[in-house]
Amino acid sequence: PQTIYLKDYTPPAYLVDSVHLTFKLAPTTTRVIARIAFRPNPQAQSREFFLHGEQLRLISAAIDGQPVTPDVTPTGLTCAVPNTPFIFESEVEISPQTNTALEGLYMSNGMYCTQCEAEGFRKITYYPDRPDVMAVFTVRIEGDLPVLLSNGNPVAKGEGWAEWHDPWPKPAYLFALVGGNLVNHADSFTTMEGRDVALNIWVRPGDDEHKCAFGMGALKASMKWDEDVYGRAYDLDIFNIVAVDDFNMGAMENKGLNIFNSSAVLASAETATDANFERIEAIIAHEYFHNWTGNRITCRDWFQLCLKEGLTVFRDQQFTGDMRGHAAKRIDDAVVLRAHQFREDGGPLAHPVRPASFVEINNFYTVTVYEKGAEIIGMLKRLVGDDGYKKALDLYFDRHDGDAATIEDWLRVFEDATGRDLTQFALWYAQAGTPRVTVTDAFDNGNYQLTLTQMTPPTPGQPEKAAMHIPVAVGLLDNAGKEIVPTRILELTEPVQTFTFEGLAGKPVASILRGFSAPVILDHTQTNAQRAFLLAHDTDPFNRWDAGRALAQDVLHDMVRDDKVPDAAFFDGLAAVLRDDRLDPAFRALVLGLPSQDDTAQALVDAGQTPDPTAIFQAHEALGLQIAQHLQDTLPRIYAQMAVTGPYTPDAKSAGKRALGNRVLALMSKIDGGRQAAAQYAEADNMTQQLAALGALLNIGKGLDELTAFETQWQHDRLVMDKWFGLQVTCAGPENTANVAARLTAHPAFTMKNPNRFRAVFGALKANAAGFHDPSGASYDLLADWLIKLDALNPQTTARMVTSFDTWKRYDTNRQDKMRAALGRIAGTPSLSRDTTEMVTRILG
Ligand code: BAL
Ligand code: ZN
Repeated sequence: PQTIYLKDYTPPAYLVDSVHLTFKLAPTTTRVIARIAFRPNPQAQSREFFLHGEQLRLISAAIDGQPVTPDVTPTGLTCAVPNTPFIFESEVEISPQTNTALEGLYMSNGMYCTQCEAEGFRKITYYPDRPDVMAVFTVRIEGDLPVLLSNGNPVAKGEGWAEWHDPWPKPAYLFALVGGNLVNHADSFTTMEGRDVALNIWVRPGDDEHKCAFGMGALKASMKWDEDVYGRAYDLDIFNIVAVDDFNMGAMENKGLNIFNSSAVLASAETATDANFERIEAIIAHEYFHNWTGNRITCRDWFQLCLKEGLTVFRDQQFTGDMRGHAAKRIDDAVVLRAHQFREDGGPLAHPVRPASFVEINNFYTVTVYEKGAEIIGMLKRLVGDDGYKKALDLYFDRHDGDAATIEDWLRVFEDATGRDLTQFALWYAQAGTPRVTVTDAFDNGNYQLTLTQMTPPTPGQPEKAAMHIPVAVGLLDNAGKEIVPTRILELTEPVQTFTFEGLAGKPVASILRGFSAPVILDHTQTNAQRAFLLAHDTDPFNRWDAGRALAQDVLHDMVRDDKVPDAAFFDGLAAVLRDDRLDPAFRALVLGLPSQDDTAQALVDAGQTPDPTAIFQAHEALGLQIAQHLQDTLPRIYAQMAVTGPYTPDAKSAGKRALGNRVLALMSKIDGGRQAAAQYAEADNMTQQLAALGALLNIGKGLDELTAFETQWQHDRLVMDKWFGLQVTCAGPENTANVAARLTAHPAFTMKNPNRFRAVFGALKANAAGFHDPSGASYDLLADWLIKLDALNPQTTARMVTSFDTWKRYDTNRQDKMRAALGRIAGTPSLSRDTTEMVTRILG
């Protein structure tokens, strides 16, 4: 397969002014008639006329009305064209019904829908399918279906047809079409500019109609928030969201017609958990925010993906913080970043936030591009301050509205708006790998010296790293726990740098990297007592939580390595937080959560050891039991206090109480034989309580009756059944995990054509670290078998899930050999997709 390089970018040879598309929908013989107005691009370096096109049957083509016979290859067509503006017309035939890759135009349960980002439009018609070609689209859809939707505003409709016009020039990846038997949950919003906007969430008639209200509320809150916080209003007369069952991603920001994985929009108290509600709110906001950061200002090329994704993730994180509390949100984001992005950055798949090359762009919709991309925006904001950030963003929208922009454009607005030189900061986009910042300190004569040393490890293709510009937020406490120096940002730009705090009465306790001010690994050797002190006193909620986290990690590390009995400071610190009624329950729930087994494995790798997932599992189980025993007098009281009365609402306060109550329930189950969990299951009137109780029971080897009852109760609901599939794999004991997963793949409701169902089983297989890495290798083999089958249908999801193997080099030779054999088997599959080939090749290194 061909590698594409950022350095090879050249402007498009031809620009498009307008596109008229006519779709004659039919399951295996859809006709697409395109009429495209081209003009030569004065900035172009070539005059070659090339249109992308894949899996299209060309019926006819014409230029300025004269039939032509283009040269057609499997990837596109070329043709002689005039030197002046001209009209290119084509008619092609495609087969949505047999499109199982879910890219381009496909069918999901009888509904036509599209997914064009990144390069799916070329499976719909011949077109310059690159984001720097922006055009005004007019679309006519003909089909015997009650609802026919496309981007922009509705123009006209009749029996079996509809016409749409999108006045905003857009790249082809934002094109969308939906046709089906759908019903709408309707509402409206008046923008700050006085535009009345019709809002719709479209679903299939039936159960789903009752699950749209929350998503609609989230949409309206997002529209208002973007006006209030960024001054950005919506710009069409209508905003449509459609829920689709078969979808590779969470959702897609097509202009005026967002298409959502049904799991990312549908929710009711009975069927969705608190976590589901929060995720839905965030994804609706994310896709809506793309209207300005992504659609109005898009990316020049796919190397700039982080331009729209990093910024839009940052915006949705701000939004969730405003809706639900910033402390818990920051902790949640750090947990995700460390668990997934640090893992990616430390392994064979490490790549810069703006990659320099790719084979298949779908493989770069990663936690690095998205979440580390968002961290970069957060750091910029910390460096230039809130006012500087606001000025820079206003300038970005003023200067680049309507553009296909680059990271250089983005950084330049910050430089121009604030006068800062961001040359070194720009390395965050180019250099892969997680920087490690090591802390040493000294106190002398009232002066406290903090020395920070930075080092970014080598990553594939980048053996040498330069020093980064890292904002390190620091505060100092005295020995009584009083804050003596409030948070300030230290700008670490050298490999080693010393910062001095003068005039202190005694040696302070430093709270470093407050608010997780940069996506780095902090090496700060502290005693258990110092960590316990910060857990008890730090005024920065993130660092308070993180002190507890580090303490837990050290305890687990010692248990795995030396079978050491946990330090009493750990249990005392935990108990103090748990009993402190002044603390937010959501925060207490987070402190009570142990690091994941994968986190422990990584901590052992960082300490130069080979992790044994079985031993880690046993240490986690043992520690969980000891925590339960130490806290047993307190747990029932807290559990009772956290009861939420009245009808279920997904607000942050109630969700925080349930989160703490359910953490406590999981601990209680370890010592009460599941009595309380069984009672909660029996009484639950919402999915959060029902699922938490079932999980607590399965984790102690009980709950089989409840599992059967759950299936009977929910067999009609796809999204709830995904939970049923996933939970059984997540909670299976290590030796049994592969068997449980294999048994579930034989269940009549298992299908690999639905990415959600496939991910429910195999995403959970990866998440169950000890089960996935059982030394028998049974899970590796099972996953490889299924990925080989899936690749023939859906390369994108296969390539995503093959990353389950990306930590293979961490482990002992037995596990390494078995993982390498599984990867080799996948790599050796005849006709393996470009997507999966690229990922397996990179993982094997
Ligand atoms: N643009 C792909 C889906 C998303 O990030 O919103
Ligand atoms: Zn996005």
